[in-house]
Amino acid sequence: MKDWWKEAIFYEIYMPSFCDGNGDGIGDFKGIASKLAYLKELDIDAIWLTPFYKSPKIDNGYDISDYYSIDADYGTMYDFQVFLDQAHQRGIKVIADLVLNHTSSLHPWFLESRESRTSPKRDWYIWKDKVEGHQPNNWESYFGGSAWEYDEKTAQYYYHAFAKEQVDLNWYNPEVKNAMFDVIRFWLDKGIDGFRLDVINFLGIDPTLQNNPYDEEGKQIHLHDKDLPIAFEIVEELRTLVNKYEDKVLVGEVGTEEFEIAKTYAGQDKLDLIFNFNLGSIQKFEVKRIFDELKKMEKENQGLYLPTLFFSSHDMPRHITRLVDQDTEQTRAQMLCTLMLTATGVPFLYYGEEIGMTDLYVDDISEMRDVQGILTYQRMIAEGNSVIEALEASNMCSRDKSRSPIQWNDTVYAGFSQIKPWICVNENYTKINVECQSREVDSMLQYYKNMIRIRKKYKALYKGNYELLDRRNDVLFFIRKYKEQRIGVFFNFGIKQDTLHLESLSI
Ligand SMILES: [Ca+2]
Ligand SMILES: [Ca+2]
Repeated sequence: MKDWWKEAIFYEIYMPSFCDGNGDGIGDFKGIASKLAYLKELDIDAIWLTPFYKSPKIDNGYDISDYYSIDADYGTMYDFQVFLDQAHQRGIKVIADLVLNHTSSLHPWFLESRESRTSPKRDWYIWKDKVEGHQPNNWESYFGGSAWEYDEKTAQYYYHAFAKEQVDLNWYNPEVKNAMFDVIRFWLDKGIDGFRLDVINFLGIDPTLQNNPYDEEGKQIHLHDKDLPIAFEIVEELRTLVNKYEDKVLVGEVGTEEFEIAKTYAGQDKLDLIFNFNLGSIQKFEVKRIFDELKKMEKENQGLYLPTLFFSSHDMPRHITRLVDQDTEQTRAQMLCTLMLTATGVPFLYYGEEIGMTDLYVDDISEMRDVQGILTYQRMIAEGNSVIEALEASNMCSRDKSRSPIQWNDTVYAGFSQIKPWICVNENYTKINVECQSREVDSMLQYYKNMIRIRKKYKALYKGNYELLDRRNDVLFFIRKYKEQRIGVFFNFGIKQDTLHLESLSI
């Protein structure tokens, strides 16, 4: 079906944490393939896989050292192909996460680049001289500290927007572009249904290297190191390339919470979908805020392109922990599920949310896996804080929270693996797991299944436009219309019963 993604429900799988098929404690393709029946029964339409390419995993696979190989932890190219074919046989599409902004510092391109100033690959990365004995400018890495790393061998700095082991490519160099476009063709030829493009707005930096300004709290504003015209140019070229294939989708991760910037990457000649962090990553639950963001997306998109609907991902805390408090636990979580599956947009569910999985906290730094958490811990200790303080700060910013193994059942390691997994299993697995929720009629899992069924039953819920989108105090509501079909969805997020008279609504 053309534009299949417009009606699809996506499901993000964090590769190492879904199912271990060979008993080494790490999720893999064999494991995921064995759970396709579960995903089919849940009735999602497409899977987004986090990076599965060969990687030293400084940043859990977002540091790729070979774009043409499957990382041994996840299996072989054969395992990948078997998984992909089996997913397709069940009518499930698969999109791959692709990191174009940077490679691993162990990628052969970078190894060659750092060899000498005259290396043929030197200009594939961003190398700069010292300026008055210091870094070329004040740019900060998103993982903390300077974005410039000094390399003794050739006495120059290289640029990295994230960890120093994730080296930014020089997208002004056409050879880089051609090499990456070859990668894209390779995976499309294998049958992948599209890509989720990591930090796509980070391609290219301001060549004049102006310093970034700071906000009132002294936090750096990333003004000159992203959203450069070149990023838009590359996105358009990517579109042209992908359009040579049928029915492929491009989803962009645009690293910004400003919807006005993010939306400029979406459109007919650009990306099909972009992640709406303005709604997806809200820090606390607020009906007005949710309504305002929905309204903004409706207004700005003008029916031209669809927003994405999600509240969790591998980069943010799970929304059950973030947005739902004890008192309203089941109800609010179910209402957020309903919102994602009935509002205008394309839902992206995150593995485990369908059973209400909660954040993982580690009680010892040796259990911490996320580079962001580890770097924070080291910095806190270096600054003279106690182990307890450092651990707390590191737990706060760690992305491990949402990356623990999915809880299949109440056996040891939650049925994820036979041995101790690469990351701790959340200790609530005996209560929160797929197996017990499959038996209970009023479980979160059954609620998700029901909502997915309802969404698929009514075209107004996956094809309709808003006839109305409004709010009265804690009650958010909308009516979606497709041809003769009209469906109204009303969310009372308050604690009191409320009455709304349909006649009073302006329709
Ligand atoms: Ca494994
Ligand atoms: Ca970049």
